[in-house]
Amino acid sequence: MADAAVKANAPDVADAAAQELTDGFHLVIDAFKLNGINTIYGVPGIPITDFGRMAQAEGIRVLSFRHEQNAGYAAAIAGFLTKKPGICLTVSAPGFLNGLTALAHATTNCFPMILISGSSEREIVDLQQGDYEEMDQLAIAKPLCKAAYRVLHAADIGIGLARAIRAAVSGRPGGVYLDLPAKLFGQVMDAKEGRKSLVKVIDPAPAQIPSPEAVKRALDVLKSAKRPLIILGKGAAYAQADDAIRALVEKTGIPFLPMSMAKGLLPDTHPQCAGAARSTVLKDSDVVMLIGARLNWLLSHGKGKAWGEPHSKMFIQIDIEPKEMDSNIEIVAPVVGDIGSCVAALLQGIDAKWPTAPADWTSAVSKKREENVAKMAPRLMNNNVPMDYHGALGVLRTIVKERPDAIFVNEGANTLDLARGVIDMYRPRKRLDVGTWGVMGIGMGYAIAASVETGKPVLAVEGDSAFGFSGMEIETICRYKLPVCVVIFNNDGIYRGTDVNAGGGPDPATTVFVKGSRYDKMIEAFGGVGVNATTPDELKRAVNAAMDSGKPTLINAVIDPAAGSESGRIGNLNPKSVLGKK
Ligand code: ADP
Ligand code: TPW
Ligand code: MG
Repeated sequence: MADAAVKANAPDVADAAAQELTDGFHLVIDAFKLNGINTIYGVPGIPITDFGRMAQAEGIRVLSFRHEQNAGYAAAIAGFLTKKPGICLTVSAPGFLNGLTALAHATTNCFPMILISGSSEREIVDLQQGDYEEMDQLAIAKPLCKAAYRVLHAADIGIGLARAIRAAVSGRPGGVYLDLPAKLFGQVMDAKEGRKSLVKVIDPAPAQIPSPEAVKRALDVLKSAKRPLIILGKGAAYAQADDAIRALVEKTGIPFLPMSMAKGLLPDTHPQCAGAARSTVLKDSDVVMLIGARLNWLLSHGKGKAWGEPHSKMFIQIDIEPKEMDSNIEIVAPVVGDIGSCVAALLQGIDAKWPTAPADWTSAVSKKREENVAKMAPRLMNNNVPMDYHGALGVLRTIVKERPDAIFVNEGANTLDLARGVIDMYRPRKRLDVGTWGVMGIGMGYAIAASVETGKPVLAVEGDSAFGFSGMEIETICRYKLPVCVVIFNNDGIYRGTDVNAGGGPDPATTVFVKGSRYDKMIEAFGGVGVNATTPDELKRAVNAAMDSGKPTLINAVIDPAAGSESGRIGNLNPKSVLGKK
């Protein structure tokens, strides 16, 4: 309290006895509570250790992680699941940087999140005089998030948090950085003035109503379609306009294709679901309506062979971000607004006379889908030992069908791509995965937040490499006794476990791990249940037992090291030397 800022703010010592005081710690906590923020994900340390303690004492749930990146991913997915900004709290410089990957990830995936980091003394940082954990965090965060703010005075805490909340959730959601210097926490001010300074954010994500012209244009294009397709993206899942979206799909009779995290918005088993006829609908459709999905690499930018080019398709796009329109190809009917309002407006124009999608098209799509499902079915029932991906996924597919309320977290390469195709989802926002970047490391952070935010059981299916990025958080899962079952598809490595060192030296190849690792033993160190599963039947029994008991469980599912393919389904993105292999 010796610094100038505190002196300027602190009342006279004589008055202090008679006066009720508050400080930066309490004001941040009060501002959180006022805005319904009741969960924090983070790692403690200078200068936020006491803040975490006090927040916990005040009834906020503070989940303490082993690494900030995982806390950050937890906050990001909490934002996706709740439409409120997920909060990640870190220490200065290294803790801040560890959280930054997740902040950038939240921004890229359009998830609302606030990374709050303590920071060192402004005066010393700015003169680069070598403070403890010195770093100009605000400047570094700026290019990686939607907005970045710093609060220097206790009286501005209310405004600072209000700005951060609004920036995170309004318009296209994303990550926000909030810098809280160490000195701020101890700043004292009059409690009444403090209370007055707090802001309860009213209507943080205001409805954005589309223009009637845009709606009419979209309806006209849709009506003209002979082979229409609706693509649902994770923006549609985020919007929580589930009933309206279902009504739009069912009233028009148009086949729909869910992007990965939109699976389950309508069940994958819905008669109009074109998930199992993906190539056909992308190639043969003539009008495509995108709802909360970007035409990025995941949709081949709307161009090329996958889309049956040369084509004369027309695209309708519903998105809250006007700049998204025409980002990759021409959008003939942009509908800018929030998905709830846009879909409601479209529905007003879809009356009983609306021509449902032409039967020759819908039956062609159904036929393709049934053929593909039938082709896959026997592979999912195989009992090979060691297990291949399909044998193991066949079992998990049934378990998810029987437990549609569980949340399914998924990362890896083959483990991701094959699970996405095989495992049907039945409810909205139940599938959480690597998202727009295809990033490894989201697994345990997502599993923890999914369980904490929804109270539902979690099944996390992880490649052995993918798991390694956040594996230490199984201690966190055990510590908080979360109903999380982690299944590791252990094929001894990245993509496959069979690579050899082309140089012939003693080092193993770059993509392989210790053969026959027993990941199940890791969780036993923390009191969780570990199971080694070598057959589909053992896997089935272990997962069901875990889901029934709700006990933290880690199952090491032994997968044939030769079963996977390089980069899973996206091997085409992998550059190869024209000079050939050595
Ligand atoms: P996917 O990877 O599933 O295709 P993307 O992340 O590429 O999905 O796209 C999500 C899109 O949804 C983003 O362009 C984002 O602006 C948009 N979006 C997010 N929330 C809303 C909302 N409430 N209303 C409208 N659009 C939204
Ligand atoms: C942060 C590159 C993509 S997929 C993958 C890596 C390392 C692991 C694949 O092996 P896994 O799955 O998980 O065992 P499987 O079933 O195919 O064997 N660093 C980051 N993100 C990415 N995407 C990578 C590296 C990568
Ligand atoms: Mg692997």
